Amino acid sequence: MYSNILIIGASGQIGSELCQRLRAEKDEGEIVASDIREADDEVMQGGPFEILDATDIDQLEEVVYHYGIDEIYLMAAMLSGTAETFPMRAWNLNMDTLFNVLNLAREKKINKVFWPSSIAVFGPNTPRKNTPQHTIMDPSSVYGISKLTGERWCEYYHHRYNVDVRSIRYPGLISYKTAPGGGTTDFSIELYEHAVKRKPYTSFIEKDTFLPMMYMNDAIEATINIMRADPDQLSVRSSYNLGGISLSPGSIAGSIRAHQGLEVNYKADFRQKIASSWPSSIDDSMAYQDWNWQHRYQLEDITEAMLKGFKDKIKAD
Ligand code: AKB
Repeated sequence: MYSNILIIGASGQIGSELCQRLRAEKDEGEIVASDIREADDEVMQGGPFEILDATDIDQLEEVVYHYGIDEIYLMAAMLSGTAETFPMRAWNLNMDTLFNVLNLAREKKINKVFWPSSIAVFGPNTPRKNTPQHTIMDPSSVYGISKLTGERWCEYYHHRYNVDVRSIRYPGLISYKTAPGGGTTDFSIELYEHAVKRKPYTSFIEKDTFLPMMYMNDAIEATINIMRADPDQLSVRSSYNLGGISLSPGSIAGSIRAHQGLEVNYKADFRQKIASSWPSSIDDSMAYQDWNWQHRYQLEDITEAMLKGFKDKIKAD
């Protein structure tokens, strides 16, 4: 059955690619893109686009009614770095949008919700290597606190009100099409961009700090797969661990240097503390067991795709 889908945050790093992918597939009904700001031409011209502040329930309900929306992908959030600068704004944005969407589902105005969590839900006392699905969670960043709180509410709404909400703990996502902005894992993307522009790069994360990372194509695949999974298969209604591969600024730089030169300097800033409190690798066997998840892209594939992607993008600009 075809569903009409609303993507909130369609101008952002994940939302923009998710929107284009869903529209290209034509397996769904109308794919409505929305954001508080304008998006790239491809997103704005490829189908319906609405300027929407999803913290405003009236605006959100109007769009849902207008397009007969069945499913919402809530991709708007303030990321870890920016959230440390604007703690209350981050909390309000990340929580208000989630409650608005969960309440629409509770009132049966929509049928299904996707909400992104993050490796930021873990903290300094979490086992760093191969972090299990269920473990100590003591996030020390504002963003991580909002994501862990959101997970608890998702599970609560599922058990108490039978809301069909599905979620993934994204690792750091690597992509070239739309810049992320304000994340602790943004260094991975900046390394590739500087390499292609032949500029030296100063990394705000230390050379050997390893973090779980994933290429965007894998993340989009996972997002669509979990939304299409049989609801009875999903034993986790807080959020699934998703691993990808473990990368550091030094390992990414090394992989780039196999293709071309790159000068990297290291000057850690406040984001180092956040990165040091996150896992270095993740056990995502529950996602594999429940909905057959396996990532495809390894570091070499990512490096090739990123260098080519940025080169083409720079040529086109
Ligand atoms: C960030 O760095 O804040 C995000 C994330 C890991 O959720 N990329």
